[in-house]
Amino acid sequence: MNVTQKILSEHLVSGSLTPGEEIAIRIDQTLTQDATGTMACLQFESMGLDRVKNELAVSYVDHNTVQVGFENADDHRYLQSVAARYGIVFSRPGNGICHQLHLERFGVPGKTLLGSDSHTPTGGGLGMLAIGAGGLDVAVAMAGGAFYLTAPRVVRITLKGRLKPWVSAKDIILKVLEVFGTKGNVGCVFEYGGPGIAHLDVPERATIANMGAECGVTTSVFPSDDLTRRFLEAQGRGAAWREILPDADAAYEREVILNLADVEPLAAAPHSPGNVTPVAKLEGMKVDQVLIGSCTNSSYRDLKTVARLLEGRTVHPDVSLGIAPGSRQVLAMLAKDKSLAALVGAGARILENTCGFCIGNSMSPGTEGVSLRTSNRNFEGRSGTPSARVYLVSPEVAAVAAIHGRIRDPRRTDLECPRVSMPKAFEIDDSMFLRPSEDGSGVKIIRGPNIGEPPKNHALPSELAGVVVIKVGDNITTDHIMPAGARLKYRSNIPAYARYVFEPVDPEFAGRAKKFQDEGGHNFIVAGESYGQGSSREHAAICPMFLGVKAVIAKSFERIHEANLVNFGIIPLVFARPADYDKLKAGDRLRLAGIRQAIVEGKPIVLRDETAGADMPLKLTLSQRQAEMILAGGLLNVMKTSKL
Ligand code: MIC
Ligand code: SF4
Repeated sequence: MNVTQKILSEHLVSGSLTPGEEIAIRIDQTLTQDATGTMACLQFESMGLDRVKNELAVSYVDHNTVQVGFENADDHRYLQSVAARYGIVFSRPGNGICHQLHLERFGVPGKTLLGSDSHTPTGGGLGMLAIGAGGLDVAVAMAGGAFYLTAPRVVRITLKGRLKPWVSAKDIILKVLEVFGTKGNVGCVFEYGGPGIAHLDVPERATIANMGAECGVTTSVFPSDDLTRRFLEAQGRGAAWREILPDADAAYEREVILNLADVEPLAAAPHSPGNVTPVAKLEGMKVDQVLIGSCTNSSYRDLKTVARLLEGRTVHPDVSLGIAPGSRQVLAMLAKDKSLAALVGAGARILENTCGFCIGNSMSPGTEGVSLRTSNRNFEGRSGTPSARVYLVSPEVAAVAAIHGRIRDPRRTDLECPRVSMPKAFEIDDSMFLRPSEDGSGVKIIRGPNIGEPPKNHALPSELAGVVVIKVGDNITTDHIMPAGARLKYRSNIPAYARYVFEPVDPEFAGRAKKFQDEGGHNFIVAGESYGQGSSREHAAICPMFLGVKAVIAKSFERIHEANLVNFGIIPLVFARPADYDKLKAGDRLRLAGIRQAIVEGKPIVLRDETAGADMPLKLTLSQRQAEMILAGGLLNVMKTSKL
């Protein structure tokens, strides 16, 4: 067996590991963050349990920490009280980014981790099977329920050789993105192996596993080996280590070999992480902003490397440089070894150790600004400035650009390449994790006015009839559907947040959808390839549901978003003839006659385009469990009538 199969089979609750089949697995650990966590906690509360039932549940506050207005602070208070009430570890705002912290303090090789954030696979760097999902799926896991997924196709990525100076883990994952792209990898796990991994410490592996999310895979995983043991020992958690290696005859669906010595400094150009190009080709481009941090590149190794480069130098006068450490541990260690002084001395703006700029809630670049970032997503407008051009790069490339004011291939500069290795012991201070007491029954949950109820949906009617409220193209991300940034503070208040559905694409969408809904129609969305890329935010399903969207008809869907649609009773339909996509337009009247019966009986589904007077065959692939959810109008409705 390979590593993926080993961990899956130890956790298998139902199904078999035949790729493509639906399986259910037991979840050991869960993580939530504040932007998705309030909904997850509201949903958990609605299940009526006294205590979380999984081994470890951690609630992090790292996304909405800007606190303009009362909303974010109210959310934090709510989350803290829910954690104390139900037995969840609470990570206070300022403690750090969920994925970095989980890796440092809680991750355990061989365990399963389900997180309400798409970068949960960061834990794969530690030999965990760590998967991102919608908040409702995580709430179910906290309640002791299984997680359902498609048994993956396991792709082995064999790393050979050794990285050359100035090339680092970020370049490896950008290379992987160049090879695999951001779509077409649904249902795969990337499993890393080969002699090259012996030169990659856990934080570097975590960078690679983290950004596998941009390929759309279920997760990425590294074996748990001697370097994993060393990392855990350095975190004072050596006892959590166990070895997990693939068997010598382990089978994979496919193998891709990457010689690390051939990898060069790379960048993802606007506006997709899959738009990979050599840094050498961008040489000389003027840079306005450099931001270093995010769950991809904010480890001690990364920031110390940056500090070594900036030490004794001053940031270029045309560049605004911001640095957000991944955790208090990283920040404390930078302070202790004087790296922080070097960064401050160079003129860096030290940002809070949170998601911050990465989610676009601060540090937006100026008009048409070029921003170099070490984060993982450069979708159009995500930075908060629609006209900005964001390039994703390694910390090394970012720091060199901050010095020169232009993109430079670091290999062509006269700078010396710093070599920073993982420390033997990390600074440990868990005082910002609040552990729940044994009995939380007396804890009062604090709800500010921004905390709403999760909205309810109705069972699927016998037929759906309405209009195409919007037609969008390929690669629509959840940032297009449900913008974050300045709108983030409405995450706990669906009626308020729903006003911004599709805001970056069509600000009139919400008003139009509401009008059709009030007239008694059912709303349809028509989309191209890879609909719902990016974030796990289930708001991209809940808010459209709130506005009467009953079905999305697309050429293809991304995994987490498709699961979220089903969880909230929206039907994810696929064009059986992709060319039919071209025939539909916004405003067309559509009818799915007998849709309920067709789902019950597993019959073919035909869409009637009443405007054109044409029929279109559609595909719907649902397991029995998913069909029940669609018929009931979502998972919460199913749970009311059945046990977990
Ligand atoms: C992201 O990077 O897009 C986020 C913000 O972390 C999201 C979660 C969210 O929308 O709250 C994710 O990756 O799932
Ligand atoms: Fe936070 Fe950015 Fe990581 Fe998402 S990708 S968890 S916003 S740091």
